[in-house]
Amino acid sequence: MQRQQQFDDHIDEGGFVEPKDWMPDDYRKTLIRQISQHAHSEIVGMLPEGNWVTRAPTLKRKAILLAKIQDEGGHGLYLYAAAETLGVSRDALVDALHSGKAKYSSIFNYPTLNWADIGTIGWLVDGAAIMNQVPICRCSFAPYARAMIRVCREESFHQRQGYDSLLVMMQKGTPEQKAMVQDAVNRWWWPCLMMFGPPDDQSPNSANGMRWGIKRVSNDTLRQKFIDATKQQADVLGVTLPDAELKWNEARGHHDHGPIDWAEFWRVVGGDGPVNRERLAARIKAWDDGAWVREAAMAHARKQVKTSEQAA
Ligand code: FAQ
Repeated sequence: MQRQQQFDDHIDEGGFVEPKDWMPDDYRKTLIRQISQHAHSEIVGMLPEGNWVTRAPTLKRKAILLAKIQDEGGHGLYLYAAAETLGVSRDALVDALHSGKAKYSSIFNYPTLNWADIGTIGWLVDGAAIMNQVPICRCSFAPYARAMIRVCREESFHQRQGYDSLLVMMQKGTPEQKAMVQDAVNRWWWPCLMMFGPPDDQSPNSANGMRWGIKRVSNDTLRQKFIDATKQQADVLGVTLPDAELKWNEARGHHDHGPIDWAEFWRVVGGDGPVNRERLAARIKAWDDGAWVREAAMAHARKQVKTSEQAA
């Protein structure tokens, strides 16, 4: 009871929690859930972009895309490592993803149909990810907060490269290329708004997340900030966001927007989105195909230990 009180006071004072500090079980569970889901999203998020590496239109775009995908892999690794400090094994986390028990971001259950989808993922998906992740740099659990600082810097490059690639298509492209950009934006806009999670009054984890300083800003507030920032970028780009009700509301100081299809969101989160099955199957295949790499790395590590023991 006293420990709980000390923990609550520490959180109220804006303190950080390190892995070896005492923490309530529910705090630990919530963090394992959120951090591991976040890690899974980074790793699964590599797949739709990976589909386009061989079809990038120029060497420059291919090099940028490869670097971005590699960064996402790195983000997954920092996050799995942060989750492991809470006492869960990497194998258990990976099993939960592959068995369908653990979630990953709904956004990665939509297909990438043309090259403009790759720019749009950078602009909108990474843009939404940054908006959500900047407040997590102040998360009360220190290893998660520390990981987010580097992740946000890299995501910021990802967002810019996506926007730049779309800007080139819109300013120098053919009418067909401009139409591809508009088509990609039309398909990704609403799913990106869903990335922030359900509305605040339907978000079961928000109360504890906010109480414990894991979440610093609510789902709806972040979604609104993303809409306000992105509308201006869309105007510069010369694309129309696919929402006839999107307009500036002087009194609120924000854009009003049309209704979000939450039934679609829950369907996708429940496993029945456009490409949920293909994504998970591709992820499991990548894991199985990589078994020899993990075995070789372990054999090498064992050999290193043996050699250093013999030398000692
Ligand atoms: N998709 O009570 P809440 C990226 C679930 S990284 C799927 O509001 P919470 C980088 C939620 O888990 C993108 N499921 O939950 C990249 C919960 O279910 P549960 C990932 C969702 O945790 C870019 C239930 O609904 N970012 O994109 C989603 O308080 C490009 C009720 O929801 C993060 O994970 C969703 N969109 O708030 C990579 C950031 N939304 O677990 C490659 C960290 C909600 O009780 C290419 N996470 N659910 O069974 C968070 O900030 C939070 O976990 C939220 C959800 C805001 C996502």
